[in-house]
Amino acid sequence: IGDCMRGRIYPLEGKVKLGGIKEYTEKFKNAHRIIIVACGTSWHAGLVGEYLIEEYARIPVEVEYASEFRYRNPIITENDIVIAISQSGETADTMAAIEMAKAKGATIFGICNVVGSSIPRLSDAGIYTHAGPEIGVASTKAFTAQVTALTLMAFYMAEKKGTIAQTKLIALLSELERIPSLVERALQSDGLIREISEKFKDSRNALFLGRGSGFPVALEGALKLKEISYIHAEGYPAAEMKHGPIALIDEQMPVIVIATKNSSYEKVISNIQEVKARKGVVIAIVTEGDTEVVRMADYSIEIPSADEAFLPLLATIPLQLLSYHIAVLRGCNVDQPRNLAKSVTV
Ligand code: F1P
Repeated sequence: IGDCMRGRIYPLEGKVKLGGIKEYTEKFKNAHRIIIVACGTSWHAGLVGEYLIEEYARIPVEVEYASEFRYRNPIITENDIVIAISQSGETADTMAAIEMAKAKGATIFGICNVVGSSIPRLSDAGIYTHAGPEIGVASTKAFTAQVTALTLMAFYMAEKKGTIAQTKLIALLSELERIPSLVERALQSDGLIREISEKFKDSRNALFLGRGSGFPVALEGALKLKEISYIHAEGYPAAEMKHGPIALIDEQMPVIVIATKNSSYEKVISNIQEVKARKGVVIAIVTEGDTEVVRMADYSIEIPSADEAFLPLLATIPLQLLSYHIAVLRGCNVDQPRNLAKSVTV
């Protein structure tokens, strides 16, 4: 990713080259709008990208399901940049979406994992995430790699547009270097998460709540649980709960809440109170050292403290582990979930 950000060209089997963001700096700086198209987990990464790019670079972002976008008649201009995110680089809906956007004059930027796949070939420039092969069908490390790429892009664009103070940028970049060790620390909750999974392996439903960039993380947590354990799960913005899903909450309903110490902390606490008042069972993802949420929640899983920009990278880890352990305890094949294809090419 670092090389891509510096604009290094990646030769693809000697046939196609994918330039990095550097050559497209002016395009990004002057873009009227960024449209992110993707499917499934990659779409959730796109939503994280929306929060980060709008927050730091102040460029308007829309995130569209490629499978829907391709069949409507969206307004796209030459001043738009379409970012296509895909682990496999072969998803038919995402390919069709970018072909349509390209025909309308947009610049296409791919974020893909598989080197030499079709989407990079259709793109004007892009980033390879180099996460290594996804052994299982459900995306896991590809998601965190996509989020890392989008985080770096948001910082890069912010710097070029002058929408971030140099001191803040330097602080973020030095914290970014600590992320691998913070991820290691987050992984240490594995044993605890397995114990929690024992209690919920027979659940029929689950609700995932988050605010800000914790919301796409909640969506991804719910999708992982659905994909590999076949438990019905919904992800919601925590504040949206009172507009409907609250009706589902009872003592049978595990509610997984991203309740880390960031700008939404106080509001999330009141969401947890609403769940507890209806006898819901709360599994909270909290910042190390938290006591307030820990006191209210039935179960708490700690992640290390970091700037809010890195919340999606760290909060995703316990949710992936939770789905994994629940699926294994239910006897599901986590690598090859039923009905799910590694790349959906039709
Ligand atoms: C998109 C996706 C994956 C999902 C499954 C089906 O793939 O929805 O997120 O886990 O493999 O396809 P991609 O475009 O990111 O390769």
